[in-house]
Amino acid sequence: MPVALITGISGQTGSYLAELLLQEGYEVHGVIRRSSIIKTDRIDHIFDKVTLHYGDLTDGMNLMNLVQKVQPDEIYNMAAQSHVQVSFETPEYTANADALGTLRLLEIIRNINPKIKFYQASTSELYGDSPPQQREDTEFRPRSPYAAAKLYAYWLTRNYREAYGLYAVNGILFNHEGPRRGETFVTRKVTMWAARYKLGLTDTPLQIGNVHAVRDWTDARDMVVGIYFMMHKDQPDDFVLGSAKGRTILELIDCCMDYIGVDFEWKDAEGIGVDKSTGKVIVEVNEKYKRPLEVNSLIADNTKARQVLGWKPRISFEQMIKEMIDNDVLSFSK
Ligand code: NDP
Ligand code: GDR
Repeated sequence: MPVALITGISGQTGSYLAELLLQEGYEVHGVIRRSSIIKTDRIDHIFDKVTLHYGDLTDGMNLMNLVQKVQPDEIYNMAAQSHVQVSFETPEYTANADALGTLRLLEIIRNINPKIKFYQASTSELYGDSPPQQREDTEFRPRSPYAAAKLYAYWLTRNYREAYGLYAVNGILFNHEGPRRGETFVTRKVTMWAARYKLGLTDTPLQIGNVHAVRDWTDARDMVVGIYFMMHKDQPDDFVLGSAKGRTILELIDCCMDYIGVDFEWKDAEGIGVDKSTGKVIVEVNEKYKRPLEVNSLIADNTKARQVLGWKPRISFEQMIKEMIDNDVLSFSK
């Protein structure tokens, strides 16, 4: 039975990956952080099927002990301080976890067992202001401490592959979402507001930042299949995963309003939106959600993944958003 160690197993994508690896017959181990309240909601349903270990990407000794104890065949480095805006406020911590954390794992693999395969959760944020569509050889022009830290991790993963012959791959993943998405990312923030509005639980307008940014949103459950494919090729390589469709935040909000049946219109291009049935403003811009630097447009060119991995997303954007809203409606109705 192959053994996998997943950092970030309690996160959105790590939790779906754990499910997939269990289905594929793996023994799954995961790293969780100690916190004052238990934060394992996303993996509670598989709690008795996985083995959890306390750890932290900033603690090299701990990671070394874990790898020695678990003796994994594969390590999936899903853990990160993953919020772009937060990285402007915590740049040093973000670099420590996201950049040096990856270095620690690669050094441990090199020293303990270079046969351990390594997956690095790289990101479309690496492209920054390089114009879309972005593919594997598009120039990286990162525009946040998060993206800069992930760029270091991306290159180290390639360097360790080339220098020491490790099976180490970068999945350059565009935005991925779903019912387990963190509540401060824009899709989930909007679906949660939409669910509350539909149930009559809020009078407060949705507060939003830059509504003109374009993102390529894919379902996280489709993404973990692509990650699995990347780890099971003859040769290690880097791949872009994304749906190849870009949408603005305005379009995301339109889609949510449409699904909850609100007769909605934009009053101005900056993001003031009105419920026509009441005349009330229900979407407004709040400067605090704007970033010191914005990444304007990220749209994947997924040709290589389609051709080499045979991967393509199966869940549509609309389907995913509906499921997210349904899930939020259900949880607020309890
Ligand atoms: P989440 O923010 O949902 O999950 C991050 C996970 O990392 C959580 O389990 C978190 O633990 C853990 N973590 C954070 N800091 C540390 C640390 N110092 N030591 C150990 N664990 C830590 O992210 P996603 O699941 O959405 O993303 C997974 C990975 O993919 C991340 O690396 C992210 O940067 C990257 N990525 C994500 C994309 C997306 O759109 N979702 C797109 C491209 C890349 P805790 O629960 O304790 O906070
Ligand atoms: P992103 O995701 O920064 O792309 O990083 P996020 O959902 O935070 O932002 C997407 C875009 O929406 C704009 N935006 C807002 N964002 C948030 N969070 N809250 C708001 O109120 C809001 N209003 C507008 C943002 O400015 C941005 O343009 C995600 C993370 O999962 C990263 O870890 C990952 O690497 C990238 O996706 C690919």
